Amino acid sequence: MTTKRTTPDGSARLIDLPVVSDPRGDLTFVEGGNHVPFDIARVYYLYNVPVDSERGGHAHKVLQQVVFALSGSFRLKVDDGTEKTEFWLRNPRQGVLIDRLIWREMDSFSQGTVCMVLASHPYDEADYIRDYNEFANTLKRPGQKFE
Ligand code: T46
Repeated sequence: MTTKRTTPDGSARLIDLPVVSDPRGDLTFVEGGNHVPFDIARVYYLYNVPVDSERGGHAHKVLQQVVFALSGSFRLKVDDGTEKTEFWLRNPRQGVLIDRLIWREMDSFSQGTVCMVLASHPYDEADYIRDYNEFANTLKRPGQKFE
């Protein structure tokens, strides 16, 4: 397991958002199609997360997402079927862009963490691959088309 800014092929990578700072505090903004490479169709957030909680444990067929720790910190582990990479999220102006067909797991939440996720599509349970063997088999069929 390695800690880097990106996976070798860029399928999961840190992105830095702008920050505007003045004596009143810091302001960070994000624009779909600019700071993130897709139009933002959905925003959701995780909070009241027990520190020993483990979330994720799935991949998506077409969904792209950017994951942020707005407050607190946690570990995000990604797996492209070949390489495993871990990111530590603790800076609200820094998110991890996760491409389609990447297995992800989240753990080591600090007390009071708020995780915000920007997503390229509305929620669709049919887009989830929640079984690791199915994920691995899907990667063996690279030409497979998902709607
Ligand atoms: C991901 C990680 C980072 C909805 O009804 N609407 C939604 O937009 C979402 C995200 C979830 N749900 C329902 C589906 C489940 O019944 O909420 C329940 C919990 O979802 P899940 O177990 O998938 O939550 P996490 O934290 O394991 O995963 C979530 C996202 O689902 C996933 O896309 O990448 O956060």
